[in-house]
Amino acid sequence: MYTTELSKTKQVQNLEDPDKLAAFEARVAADEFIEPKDWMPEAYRRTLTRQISQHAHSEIVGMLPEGNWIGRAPSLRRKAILLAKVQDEAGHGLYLYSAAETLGTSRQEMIEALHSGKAKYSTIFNYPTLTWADIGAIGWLVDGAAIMNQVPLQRTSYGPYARAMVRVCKEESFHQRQGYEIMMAMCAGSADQKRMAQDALNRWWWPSLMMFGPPDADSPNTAQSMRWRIKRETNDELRQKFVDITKPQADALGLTVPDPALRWNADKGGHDYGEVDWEEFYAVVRGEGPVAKERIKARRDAWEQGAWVRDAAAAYAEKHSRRKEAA
Ligand code: FAQ
Repeated sequence: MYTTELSKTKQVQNLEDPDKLAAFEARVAADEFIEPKDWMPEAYRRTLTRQISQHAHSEIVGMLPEGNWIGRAPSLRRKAILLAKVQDEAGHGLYLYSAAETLGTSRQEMIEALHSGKAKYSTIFNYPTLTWADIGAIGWLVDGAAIMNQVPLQRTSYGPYARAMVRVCKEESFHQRQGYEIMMAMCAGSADQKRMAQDALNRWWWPSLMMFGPPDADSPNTAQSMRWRIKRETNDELRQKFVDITKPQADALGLTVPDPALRWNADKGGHDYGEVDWEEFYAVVRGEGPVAKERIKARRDAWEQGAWVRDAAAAYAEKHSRRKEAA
């Protein structure tokens, strides 16, 4: 499937005007931003639409695992913080849908692709949140992995995506800290609370490593996306950085990363770590994640139940434009 997609990209590239393509590539190489009205190769447009819309869907579906705990947060303070965080994720989804729309695909089309199961979203959101410690683990690890991936995207070659990332990263860094702070509180609490924190780390560690995507050698999009500076670092480079930063954070909490192969390698100046279960990753990508069906159903239900809000907003906008015309 990936080979077909790659050869399609090459075929489309071969049909592009070589002068325009060369001028485009020179701009990218000079680190200029490409803007919506600029000429761009169709394959660049397609890759960006795919990546940005998947990213938007991830933010929106990503509200569900944490939203599940808003009503059960252990204090008013925790509830207010979680509520604000989940609302931030909605905002990220909206910036990203807007950025993707500038490439010529409507939001309606993107949302239909999500609801029909055609569009992907991050594998991480197909795992259940079983205890309050999972909310700490999500902020610490999932937002931590998201920032690691998104900081370089502030320099991605497409202007609207890069600008959206600047604001998103500021908010994600607060999210990461609030998650780590929950873990600190639990690890300094009772023995049961510490056990819950360790259990959450055990369940979220490997899925967090999967967020960076397949190994570079098996990633069909990385080479071209690096050439076009859509991606600024590869999946494996970012995964390595995440492991190196997160392991000492686990040590500071007194928790054990569930990977017996994890150890410092002085020669490479980074940690060695065990093999991710890529079979599980591909199964989750195919829609077979533990709560995948529940997630899509929740999105579809929200869309259907929100129809009256969209209808009312459209009627209001129409009334105003009629009044403006009449004035
Ligand atoms: N899950 O060739 P590559 C967040 C797909 S935001 C599902 O390596 P690429 C905030 C990939 O799309 C989290 N699918 O692809 C938050 C491709 O599909 P194709 C989301 C995955 O694009 C926190 C195929 O596999 N962040 O968490 C995954 O060059 C807490 C081959 O892969 C972004 O989306 C995956 N994990 O690199 C919200 C960041 N990995 O070609 C709420 C932007 C790969 O069949 C609570 N995206 N695939 O359509 C990216 O940086 C890239 O798209 C990668 C994948 C790195 C995800």
